Amino acid sequence: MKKIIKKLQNNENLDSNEVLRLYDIDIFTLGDLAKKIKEKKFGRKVFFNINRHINPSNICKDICKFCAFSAHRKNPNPYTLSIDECVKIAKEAYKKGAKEVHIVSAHNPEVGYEYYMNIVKVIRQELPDIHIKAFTAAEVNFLSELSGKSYDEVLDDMIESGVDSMPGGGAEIFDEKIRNKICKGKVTSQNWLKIHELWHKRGKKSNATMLFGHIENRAHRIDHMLKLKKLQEKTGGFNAFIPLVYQRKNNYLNVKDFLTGQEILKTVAISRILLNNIPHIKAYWPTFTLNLALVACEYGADDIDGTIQKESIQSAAGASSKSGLNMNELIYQIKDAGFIPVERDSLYNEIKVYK
Ligand code: V47
Repeated sequence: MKKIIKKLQNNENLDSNEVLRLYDIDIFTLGDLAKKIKEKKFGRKVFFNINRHINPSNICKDICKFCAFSAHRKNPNPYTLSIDECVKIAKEAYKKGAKEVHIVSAHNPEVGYEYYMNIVKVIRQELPDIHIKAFTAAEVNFLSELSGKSYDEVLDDMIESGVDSMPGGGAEIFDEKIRNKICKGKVTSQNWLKIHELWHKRGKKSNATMLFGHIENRAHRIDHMLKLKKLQEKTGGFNAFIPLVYQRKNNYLNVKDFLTGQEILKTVAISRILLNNIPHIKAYWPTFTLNLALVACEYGADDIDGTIQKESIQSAAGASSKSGLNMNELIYQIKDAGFIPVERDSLYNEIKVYK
């Protein structure tokens, strides 16, 4: 173990066996190593943004076992927002200061390909300055299947409609055996990575998530991170890695044991250590809780996402993020935890530093 720690302190690469032993290092040593990397990049800064999530529909052709958002027996409230409703939400959010709309929908075959593109087109027409972060690689795969268009064509349509960047959802866990058990039929891990590669080739940025704390093990998480690291070496297009803590209510996965705070923090620290080529590690507060997200900022994370205003995916599964967070509260909490709150835009340009 001492040899691994020494290598990390000297910024040397670990071999594949050593990488698998990272979780065996104690939490304080891991935290210290990760914190040094974070502080070298960003000092005591913690980033947030003022954003609005829009989830246009919860009707889904896929049946991911971890999902409590899509309309099914445990959540029998199907809805589909009209394009006008989506635009109204975006306009109201913009008036309240949102600089980004984060649009993620279920995979609804009833509304058609144009519905998805038109949501973006009309928001872009009405709000030329807002950053539109839209459609996960899982949605791109679904839209490609729905329309018969190639991934390239779907991505070009997204850009033409006004999408600025892609969110990191749909990655879940890349191991195909686990994927088969938790989200069979959804985009494969290979195609998830391919779609992001094609997006990056267009000079565009995206994020990458990892859903953990369900039926995967530590080796699956490491494998997931290493696959992202490899693609990042090729494209440099990922802005942030976002480890999403699995929320266990109202879904069909039936996981009894919730992750300990220690395991979550170790995972954050390991991601900061391994993914030294991805600029930001986001401790997404809805799945961490705000308290643990701020502790995670001592373990390598530098971003906690934003005000969100309305959150439907994780809150359906038990997270307490349904109505988002007030900006002043967010700033107060970041400061009270001993950090410097920095409002950022969607591409991590600093907008305001709250000293
Ligand atoms: O891919 C679904 C996850 C993701 C559960 O790019 C769950 O900035 C926990 O991608 N427990 C969608 N997570 C959300 C997403 C995202 C969120 C925040 C920021 C960004 C970004 C992207 O939500 C899905 C899935 O992995 N999810 N169900 C659950 N029970």
